[in-house]
Amino acid sequence: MSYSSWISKFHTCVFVVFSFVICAQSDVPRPRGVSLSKASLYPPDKDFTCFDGTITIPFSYVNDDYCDCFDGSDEPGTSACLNGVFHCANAGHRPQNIPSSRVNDGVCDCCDGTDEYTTPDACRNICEELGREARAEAQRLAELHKAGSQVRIELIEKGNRKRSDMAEQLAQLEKDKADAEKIKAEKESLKSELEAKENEALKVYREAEEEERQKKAEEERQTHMKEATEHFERFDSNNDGVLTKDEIQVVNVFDKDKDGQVDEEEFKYFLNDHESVDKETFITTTWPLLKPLMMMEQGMFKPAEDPAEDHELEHDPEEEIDDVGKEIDEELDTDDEHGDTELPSDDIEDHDEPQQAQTYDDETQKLVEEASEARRQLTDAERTVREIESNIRNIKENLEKDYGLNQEFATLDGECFEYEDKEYVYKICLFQKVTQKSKNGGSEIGLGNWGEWAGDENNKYSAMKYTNGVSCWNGPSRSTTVQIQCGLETQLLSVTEPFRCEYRMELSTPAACDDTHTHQQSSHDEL
Ligand code: MAN
Repeated sequence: MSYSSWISKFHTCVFVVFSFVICAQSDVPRPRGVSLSKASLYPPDKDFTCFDGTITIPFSYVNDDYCDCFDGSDEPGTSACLNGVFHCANAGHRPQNIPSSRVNDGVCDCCDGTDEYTTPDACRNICEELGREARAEAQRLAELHKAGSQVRIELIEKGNRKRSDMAEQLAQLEKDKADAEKIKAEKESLKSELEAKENEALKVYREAEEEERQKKAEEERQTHMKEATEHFERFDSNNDGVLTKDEIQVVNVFDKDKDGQVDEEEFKYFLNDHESVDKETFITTTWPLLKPLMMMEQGMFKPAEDPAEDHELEHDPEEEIDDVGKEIDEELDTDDEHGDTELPSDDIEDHDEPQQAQTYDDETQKLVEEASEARRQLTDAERTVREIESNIRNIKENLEKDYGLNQEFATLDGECFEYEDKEYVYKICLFQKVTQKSKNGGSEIGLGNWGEWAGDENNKYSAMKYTNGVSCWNGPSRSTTVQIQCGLETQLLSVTEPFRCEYRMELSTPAACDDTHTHQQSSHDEL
């Protein structure tokens, strides 16, 4: 039924009784507050059965200002039932259903004023006016959607092209990756081959160094033994091959804390918790503890060379002993660490470049350089593979994004738009993130990263959700909902913070324009 004929029919309605309306031309008499579509549920010549089927009452009970039905269906035109529904026809504008509790409550809810029928003068019928405005707005929107849809078509074309470009790039990158992996494998085997030759050539240098190291270690061991033995014999005053408390008590150097006597604690420390030590234990256990003290007494170890500190005598002797102990430990340490400092290790993987300080014969030098070059080339090849993989990941991520049913939002990915209010500059980079920057300085605050489409069931593309922004003080992470509407240009129209740290943006874009959608809406609204 067209809009105009609907109005003319409605205008022929006459009010017959308190609660009943007969619409002559429409031939659909119905109780007050009942919509045309529900009129058949109220046949005046029969008893009325509540919509929920629970009770049947005489028809005269309908709209008698007493609530009989649990579902409120017997009182559509009075406020007797809390859950009743009053229908206003609102001829000239949109029909409306309001809770019947608002009937005759002194407030004009329906534009035709029918909800306040006991005081007919209280509410002016403004439906024609509102309808005109609504139709003008609908017309404006329809034109906007129409014009925007043209731009949208271009966006769709570009979006589809972008997607197919991405798909092509992906295919190319997969090929590049296969090639790069092949090169990497070649470089790997070249590197192994050249390193094997390098290792072979360096073997002779390593062996020489190892020999040298062992020789040095042996010399150091001998010196240590000699020194320790000499001191043991000096302290073992009765020459019985055992050093007792009596014997060390008289030797000042055992007075570790320098309190003038060698006490129980010091015996314990030097004799390793025993009453005495034999020569062997002295060499392995006592001497490493004693030697640093002796060296310090002889002025062989000094704290850090700060001239200002030369006059200060308040060194912590414990610390010095620890440091000296470390040096001694290192001196005595004969493990492998020493061996690797001058030559490339056998395990070239761990030492990317052999140390160049060492001079080799020409042949070896050439092999070292060739192996170094092979290592460099492998590193480059590995980097290339990693870069391609990262590009593949990015493209795949974008290809998986939902850019609308027709790819109309695809070209907007990464496009940024700003909005300023009194305090902040807001920025949205679509499908990426939302930020907020105070105009008084300070750093940018993340208001959310692209999450998902969040429109209602009619159109999921009518809202976007950006989540996991910077945490709100004592609260959740910041998040932003972007309401999307049709507009000839893509731009941010407003930004608000309806709840603390929950932001709401309005964005217009031609991508959201759809003329068919608008027409459907108009007809649903029964203007
Ligand atoms: C900042 C801004 C505001 C937010 C408060 C919450 O000042 O991000 O938008 O409401 O922090 O503490």
